[in-house]
Amino acid sequence: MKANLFAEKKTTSTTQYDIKLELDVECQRTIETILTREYPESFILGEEGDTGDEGASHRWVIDPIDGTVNFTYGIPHACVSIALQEKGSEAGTEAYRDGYQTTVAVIYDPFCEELWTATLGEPAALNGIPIQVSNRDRLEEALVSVGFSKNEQTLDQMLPVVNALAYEVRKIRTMGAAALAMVYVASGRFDGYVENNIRLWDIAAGGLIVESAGGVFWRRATEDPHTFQILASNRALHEKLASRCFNPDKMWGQE
Ligand code: LIP
Repeated sequence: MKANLFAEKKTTSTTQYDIKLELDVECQRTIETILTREYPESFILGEEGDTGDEGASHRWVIDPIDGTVNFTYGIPHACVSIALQEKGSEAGTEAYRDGYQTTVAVIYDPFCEELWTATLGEPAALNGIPIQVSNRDRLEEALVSVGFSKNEQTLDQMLPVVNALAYEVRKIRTMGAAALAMVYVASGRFDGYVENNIRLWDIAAGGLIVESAGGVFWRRATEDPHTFQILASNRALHEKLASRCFNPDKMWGQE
């Protein structure tokens, strides 16, 4: 990824609010080759397709390049996100609606050389050093990241969120990489991250890392497969942020 930041990019699809690259596919195939060699019995669910037995007890959830539009435009804010999920009822983290829960998470930003990791039941770490969410409990001191996903419906849902929050928080940030926004919450850089219509591969690893850093990772499945509304927070501000994001009079949806 890093070596290709300024290389010519070959797209596989382009819409008004999204871009897909050949490199997304190439990167996922490289990851798949390693994982299927080392863990032949597991299933791989990735942004660029699925591989293996869907009924497997374990699955890898992969976003080979999270922040693809940034990367396409030569903006060094993107990462690779890989989560291991198990079917079952492991204590410690809430399972997704399909019964899987994340037990291992890795997110790597090659541009800042920052590697976030988490294993269920253990503290999250950045480059091997334990991390924690912030303890800011006043909205006026908060940095909150918002994502707009890929379509007009989500813009219609998220712009009122931005409009309400912008007057109350210190700053709004829209960075274009969900996984990095999640680990920025886990590292105390952001105090919250909210997005609608976000995909499982964008959030699975970051969700465990946020929880393993003391934060809250709220999510609600939508009617589309592997698609969620999410609010990740530092815990101290969760209720204040949730009331502004999920207030049926102002924002999307109902709690
Ligand atoms: C991106 C997410 C971002 C979202 C974009 C896109 P991708 O993932 O990280 O938060 O707003 O629509 O889904 O496509 O770059 O892997």
